[in-house]
Amino acid sequence: MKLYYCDVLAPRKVCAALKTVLKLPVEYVYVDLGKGENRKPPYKAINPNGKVPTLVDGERTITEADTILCYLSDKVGADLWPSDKQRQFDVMSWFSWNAQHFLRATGGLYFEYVIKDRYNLGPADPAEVEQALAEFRRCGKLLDAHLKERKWLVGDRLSAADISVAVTLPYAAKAHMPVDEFPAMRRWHDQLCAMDGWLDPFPQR
Ligand SMILES: N[C@@H](CCC(=O)N[C@@H](CS)C(=O)NCC(=O)O)C(=O)O
Repeated sequence: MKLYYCDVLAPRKVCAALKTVLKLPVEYVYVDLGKGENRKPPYKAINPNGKVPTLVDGERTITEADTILCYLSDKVGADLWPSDKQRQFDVMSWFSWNAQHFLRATGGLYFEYVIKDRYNLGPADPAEVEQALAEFRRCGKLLDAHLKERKWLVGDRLSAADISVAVTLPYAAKAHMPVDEFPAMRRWHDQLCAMDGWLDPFPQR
């Protein structure tokens, strides 16, 4: 299996799942976004959307990080993608909530403070930051209320939902995310940080 990745957010979900839980032998292929390799024909032949990550498993090509998480979990019979349907629906709800709401906030702050700095794109835009912070706090209340009585997002076990929703939180300090205002979110992310590989998910290059 080949995983086309770069050391940025969406591939981080897959790399973190592989390093913390799945531990599958995967050939990592670095796609240099800074050089635009993801927009060149050889990569677009694999992923026409021109985004990372992409997983190639024999004849099968899978795009979208959340789907790759489920595919790999299913492949080894791990519980990141739960076997029972009710929990699957819950995982899918969190994927969708993250993509449509929480990631807009966390991804916005990550872009303004981490990506702009990394690729010399200028300073953070105060208006974008303000909007992202307001959305972070709105989503943070919901997440914190959900996690107050639970160890993990779905059922009583770690799932792909936790990995997907929490993927930006290792950047919380640099991206000025007010995680400390939400004690249950903080505790939940501390549980992930205690897992080997969560804070250091990318392969050596
Ligand atoms: N929905 C996709 C999003 C993938 C995505 O946006 N990847 C970003 C990196 S986090 C990317 O490839 N950016 C390169 C570009 O837009 O040129 C997924 O979850 O896999």
